[in-house]
Amino acid sequence: MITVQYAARSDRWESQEAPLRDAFAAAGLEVDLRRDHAPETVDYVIYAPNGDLQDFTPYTRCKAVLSLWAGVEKIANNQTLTMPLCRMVDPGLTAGMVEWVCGHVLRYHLDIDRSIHTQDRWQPRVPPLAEERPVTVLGLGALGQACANMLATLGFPVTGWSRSPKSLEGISCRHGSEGLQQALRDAEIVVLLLPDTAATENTLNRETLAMLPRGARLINPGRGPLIDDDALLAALDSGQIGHATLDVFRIEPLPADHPYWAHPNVTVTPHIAAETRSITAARVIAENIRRGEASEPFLHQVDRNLGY
Ligand code: NDP
Ligand code: OXD
Repeated sequence: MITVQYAARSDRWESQEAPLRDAFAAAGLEVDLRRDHAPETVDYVIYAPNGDLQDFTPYTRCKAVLSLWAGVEKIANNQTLTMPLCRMVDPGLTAGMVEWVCGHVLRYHLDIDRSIHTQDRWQPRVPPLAEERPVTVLGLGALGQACANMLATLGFPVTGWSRSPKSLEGISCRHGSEGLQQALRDAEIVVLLLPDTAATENTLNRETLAMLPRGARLINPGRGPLIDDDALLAALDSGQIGHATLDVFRIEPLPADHPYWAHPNVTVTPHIAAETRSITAARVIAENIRRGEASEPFLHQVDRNLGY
């Protein structure tokens, strides 16, 4: 019997327990899934950063910690974590992110706000075609690639930026610090899908925001620290950035007195761009436990040195 501790928030247990049990059964795994195993008896921990578990020291025989979240910045530097850490790459979460990103890109591209706010006038203004609107996606991982591919399918000329070099059909790929300027200089819409690491903090700052064409729009479903907030507010006020849609923040919930709430050129969404979906995510967890038991390499293992 494999012992699995569910250490994510207890209010998610209700929606996740049955899908996990089904996925374990479908994978042929005999699992004792509980929330109250003695730590020293646990083979795998299912983790979420908003749960209570912080100290992994008592989990002496644990073979892996399996995160239900894609972003692992709250656990990647945890010194008590000595076992492999796997992040979530879930087809359901990815589909949600693609829908959310494409929806917000199309809001900007089609100037949907103008239609909503000019209901009293007949003032035709035809938007350009997608092929005339360069979009850049910062981060070409599981989520960035899926969004870049869908945006390219819609017709946008898409540039992507990553740490290591990539070659992706239909996407102009740039990498490294020298590639960032090339990725930004023509971008009318920028989507941030980078992880929060020491190397990505303030990727968009005063200097890099100034590389964008005037009036560029930003969409950040990545993490708050990717953007220097003061630099963004200054760029919004000067018109260098035309509008920003922000889903993630350095402090969440976003404090009531934060200037983003009241800024006329900012849309705040409350960290809802994409959520782990119970059924598809349970299959990923089960597959990783199957791999662990078969001594096969885990899927989506975090590189603790890189922090993602
Ligand atoms: P991945 O780890 O699959 O991809 C990360 C991408 O970022 C990779 O392309 C990586 O480059 C690139 N990258 C990392 N560091 C750097 C750097 N220093 N310079 C340039 N590029 C860099 O992550 P996912 O796509 O799965 O997720 C991205 C982020 O989305 C998550 O970390 C999380 O913060 C956020 N997220 C937000 C959600 C929401 O609801 N708002 C939901 C889920 C995730 P390379 O390919 O070379 O390694
Ligand atoms: C995640 C998130 O990282 O929801 O999964 O932000």
